[in-house]
Amino acid sequence: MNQKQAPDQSPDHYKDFKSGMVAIVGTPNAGKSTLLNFLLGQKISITSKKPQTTRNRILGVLDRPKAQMIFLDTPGVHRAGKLLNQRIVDVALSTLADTDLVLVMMDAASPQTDAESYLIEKLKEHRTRSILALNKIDLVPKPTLLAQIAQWSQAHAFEAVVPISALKGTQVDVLIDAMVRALPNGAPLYPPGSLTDLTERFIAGEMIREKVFRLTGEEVPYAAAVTIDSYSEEKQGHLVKIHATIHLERDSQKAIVIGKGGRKLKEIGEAARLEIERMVGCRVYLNLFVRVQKNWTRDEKALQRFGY
Ligand SMILES: Nc1nc2c(ncn2[C@@H]2O[C@H](COP(=O)(O)OP(=O)(O)OP(=O)(O)O)[C@@H](O)[C@H]2O)c(=O)[nH]1
Ligand SMILES: [Mg+2]
Repeated sequence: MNQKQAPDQSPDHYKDFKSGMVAIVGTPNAGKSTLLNFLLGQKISITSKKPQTTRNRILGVLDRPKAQMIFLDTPGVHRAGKLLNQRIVDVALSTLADTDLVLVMMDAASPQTDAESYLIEKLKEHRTRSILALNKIDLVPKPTLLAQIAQWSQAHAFEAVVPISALKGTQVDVLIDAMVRALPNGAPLYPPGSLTDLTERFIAGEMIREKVFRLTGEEVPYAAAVTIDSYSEEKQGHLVKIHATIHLERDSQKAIVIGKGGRKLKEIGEAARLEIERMVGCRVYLNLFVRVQKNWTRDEKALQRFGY
């Protein structure tokens, strides 16, 4: 060991340092993924106007001078019916038990009552410390907001209740301070600058799924899964070549995703390609296939194959 490294490894070095896992859990469409992307200053989690966009646990690391927060963005919690939905709600609920802090997020602009009560019910089953972020305050009149703060402060023993706008970044610094205060002392769990444990290959698949979510309507986004069939760097890292498949449940959905003369698929592919190019920082060749796997959202084996 050389002398330069010694101070970093002394027991005192991280004496005042805070670190821990923060699960972002909330109602569908509350703005959880938008907040994670804002916190990281980079898009790693897909977002859309439609509820139930996020399906997996998305990990993001935020480094501060005196703290490291490992965020877990999770799917929206609601009383789920079919197998796919139960599975993705379980992804969120399973994070409640083994994190240091739960950041509960609610949409202050359109409270859903049932989903919020269900969430509070689940929260009470665990003893994990929690902070409430009431999001989308850019859309809410102040008296309505104050009433909600009072209501939720009474419903659960939150460490703090912070009104924010994840989209505009309003009061996010206040929220970060509240989270740091609630975290335990300890050394960083990830090497500083880690950002995420996700691969670019996985995020690319999600970006394709986001475009399906944003560019098609009705039940189609909920019947879609994306797999990356091949992902390769070529031309000394100046080109990424991707073959991916959009899986749907029915022929009628396949027809919608392809569109007249293939126009919709082209639109999805171009939007996804631009987004992936921003992430990887080079040119991307994206080839999309569309196939039908009947009733995959109810099929255990298919769910596994698609990563759920
Ligand atoms: N006006 C406004 N819109 C917001 C804000 N935060 C998020 N949104 C929008 O709300 C929608 C949902 O955001 P997401 O981040 O996908 O929500 P989510 O909680 O991750 O949703 P699920 O993954 O489906 O549970 C998107 O259209 C966002 O742009 C906000 O502070 N203000
Ligand atoms: Mg989300």
